[in-house]
Amino acid sequence: MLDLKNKKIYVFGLGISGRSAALFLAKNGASLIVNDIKKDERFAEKLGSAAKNGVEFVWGEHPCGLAECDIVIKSPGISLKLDVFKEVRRKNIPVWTDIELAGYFLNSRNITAVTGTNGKSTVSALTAHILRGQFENTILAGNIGLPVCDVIPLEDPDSPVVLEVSSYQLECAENFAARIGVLTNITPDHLGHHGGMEEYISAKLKLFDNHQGSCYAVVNYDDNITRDAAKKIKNRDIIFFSVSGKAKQGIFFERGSIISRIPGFEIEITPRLKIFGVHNLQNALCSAACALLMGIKKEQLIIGLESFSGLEHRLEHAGSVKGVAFVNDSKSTNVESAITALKAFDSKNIRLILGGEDKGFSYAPLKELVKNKVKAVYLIGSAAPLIRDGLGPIAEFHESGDLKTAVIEAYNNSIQGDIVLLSPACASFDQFENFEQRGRCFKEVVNKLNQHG
Ligand code: UMA
Repeated sequence: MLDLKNKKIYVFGLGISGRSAALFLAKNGASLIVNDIKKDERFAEKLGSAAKNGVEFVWGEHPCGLAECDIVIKSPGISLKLDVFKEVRRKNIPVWTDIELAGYFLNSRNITAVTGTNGKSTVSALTAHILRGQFENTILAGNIGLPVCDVIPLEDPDSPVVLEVSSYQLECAENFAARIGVLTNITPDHLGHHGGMEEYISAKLKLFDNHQGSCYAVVNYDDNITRDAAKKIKNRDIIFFSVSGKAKQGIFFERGSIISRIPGFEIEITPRLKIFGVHNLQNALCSAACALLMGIKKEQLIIGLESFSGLEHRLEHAGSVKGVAFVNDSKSTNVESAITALKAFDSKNIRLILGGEDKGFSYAPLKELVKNKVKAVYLIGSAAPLIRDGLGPIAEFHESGDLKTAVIEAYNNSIQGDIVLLSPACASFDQFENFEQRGRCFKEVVNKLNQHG
């Protein structure tokens, strides 16, 4: 365990994870300097009264004094390339994110840590859901929205801990270790932050660097990048999960059943899943592997898999109005996840809402699916012209502008059996605070349509 008493720690960025880390550090006797570009009086008051050893606040763009600290904790979204970190690195002062800090206060043998471009929230939530059936104190935290410092110290130190971890968190990892590390898939995302695909993959692979005793890497065999990346993972048993049936070891989906050939955890089950689409089958296999490795019983595994109805904003059924179904997939913030959403439907009657803030990726990979499954595309946000150019004249396009207009237009154009799908393939920040607010806005419009027809 790390002794925080009288350590001078700079907390850089007071988003939800920075606030959580600062409170944890303050309560544990660290001497703090905290900085955020935005002043937050109410939090300053709360932190001040929790601090045993004083807090210095620095509001505004130019933090000073970082180089006089023992440790810097930075918010995950803040770039490591900022000038302020140059001197810190020259002096070999550790720069961590919250997971590295939390790692000192958790037993790595109980941790399942899940990373990947898409699917990590669903796999984390489903794994925790299954485990809770047998280990009711199972903790779910991390990038999924509950900062990890909020859950330490654990009420029960033996609780299984499932953490969703992002590449932003992992790029600063040094000693963080998880007995079970999971890599769901890798496609281009956050490349502006990391500097390129190679750096993005390297950040994700840091999850597998540290190990004690027997430990596992649960990796997607059907994804070329993760299958290849698995060759670089050393000193861990690699457990592949696959719906293609090509892997020789691990856990598979064959003839409608989930078959585990993980040595010591062999089972065959045929659960009826509520979540749908091939990607969710992969998520189910991956979570089943993690739960088996954590010691779940077969009957409990089936109950957990069958009772999970998915996460909000991920292919969430948002209601039906006069035979038109509405699906909220606001978490689709990149092209790959919109592709995954379209693949999940057999229907060719989709009215697709695309757009938001562009992330710099080509929209061309969506072409084939849009051509084959989409009746009309409703464009929103600042990325609209780029999407239209990227897709070319393959579908009927509507320049809706904003989400509310898009939903109403799509509904007015629909006939019974159509599906209005929000899977925007873009970030939300040009029109919303985050993807959650965008998803809630979608559902509110659907609710109003339901009331007024
Ligand atoms: N700030 C500065 N100086 C700067 C830049 C920013 O002070 O130069 C401040 C901002 O004013 C803000 C804070 O730093 O107050 C930034 O916070 P943040 O957005 O980096 O992070 P948090 O609010 O702490 O939320 C983070 C994760 N956000 C990011 O990684 C960007 C949340 O994941 C996570 O749920 C939360 O911690 C709890 O662990 C969100 C996310 O989008 C959902 N993650 C990405 C993803 O899933 O793809 C990685």
